[in-house]
Amino acid sequence: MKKLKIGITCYPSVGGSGVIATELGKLLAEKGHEIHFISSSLPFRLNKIYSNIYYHEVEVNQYSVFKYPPYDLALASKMAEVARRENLDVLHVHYAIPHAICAILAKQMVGDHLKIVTTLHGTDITVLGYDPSLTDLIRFGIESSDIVTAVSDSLAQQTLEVIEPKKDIETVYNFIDERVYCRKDVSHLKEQYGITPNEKVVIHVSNFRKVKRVPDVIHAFYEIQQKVDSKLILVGDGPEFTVVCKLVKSLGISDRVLFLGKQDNVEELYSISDLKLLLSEKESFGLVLLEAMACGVPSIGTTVGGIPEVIKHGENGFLCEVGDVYDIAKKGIELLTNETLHINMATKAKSIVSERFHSDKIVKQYEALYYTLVN
Ligand code: GMT
Repeated sequence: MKKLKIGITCYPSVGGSGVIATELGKLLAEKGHEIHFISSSLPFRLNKIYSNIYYHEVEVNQYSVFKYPPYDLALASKMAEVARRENLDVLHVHYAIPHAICAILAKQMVGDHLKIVTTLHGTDITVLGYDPSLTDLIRFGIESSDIVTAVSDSLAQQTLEVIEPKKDIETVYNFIDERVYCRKDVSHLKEQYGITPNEKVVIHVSNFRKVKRVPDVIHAFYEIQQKVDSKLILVGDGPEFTVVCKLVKSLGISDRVLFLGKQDNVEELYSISDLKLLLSEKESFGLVLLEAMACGVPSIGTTVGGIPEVIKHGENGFLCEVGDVYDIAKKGIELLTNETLHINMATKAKSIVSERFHSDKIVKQYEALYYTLVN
């Protein structure tokens, strides 16, 4: 099969969609494809040199006539420039708004041979899709793409219901790099964080947006720590951070909660953890669940979006209703106190990652989609 030249556009800053786009680019490059990232800054996971990965920065000039700098036009123009010069086969864009729209413009400039694959990650449907001023534009972006994927069946279904595009949407799940996400021997970290060997560790990782319901994590942990000697590790930062800090203080559990802020090498933190909580009210997949599972950490998640496609209730964790902190705590206590149950769920968590979400399988799925467009 001919090796492909693929342009990838994503939001390059911290976030699951940027992670997936970048990891996909890296794994495709390892398979011999030529990858061109086109974005506003270097994707944060692009932390190693690959001879067949290129980065093209989109620069926006400020002119006094523009009230807002025209980033979308600069991106479309850069996509067209790179596609023409490098003879790209495919532009794989992550998010319909604005990336698919920019790619469509670039395709009009370059010609029909440039194919567009759009991956929907969530926010463009679960938030923007409900903004009537954008629905038609999102539908146009989806219908004008050559192939559209969504990161869960739930998101694909929701897109069809909310946006009503005349287009098939294929589910391609999130994945992780198994070489990075696996349980590491870092028991010294527990000591360094002042966690005693007997204490159980509960972990939550997010961008602290309201939609993640971090206060529910705190309330559930408050109940858990009354029954189980434990600590809560909070990783990430975002709009709700201050609210959460105040809540922890007011509940009198400051000595049991570690606020670590943004961290790299999260696999090391998962490796000292016993339970992961993801209690969002909207979540199209929940990449952080996969990361935890790959490190042998069972999870409790809410019954929303794509989470039930990742957590199989009673197998690799538990599902609870959004906001039902007492049920979440009850299940958490059960998991942390029943050693056999914990071992079984931890083992199942790892096997589900390698059976259903293995990077080889997911990258092949994307490759197969590209090859249906390019021959
Ligand atoms: O969860 C976020 O707030 C970040 C967001 C993003 O755009 O990076 O994550 C979305 O895409 C991830 C990768 O596909 C998914 O794993 C997350 O579930 C999804 N977030 C939401 O749907 C809220």
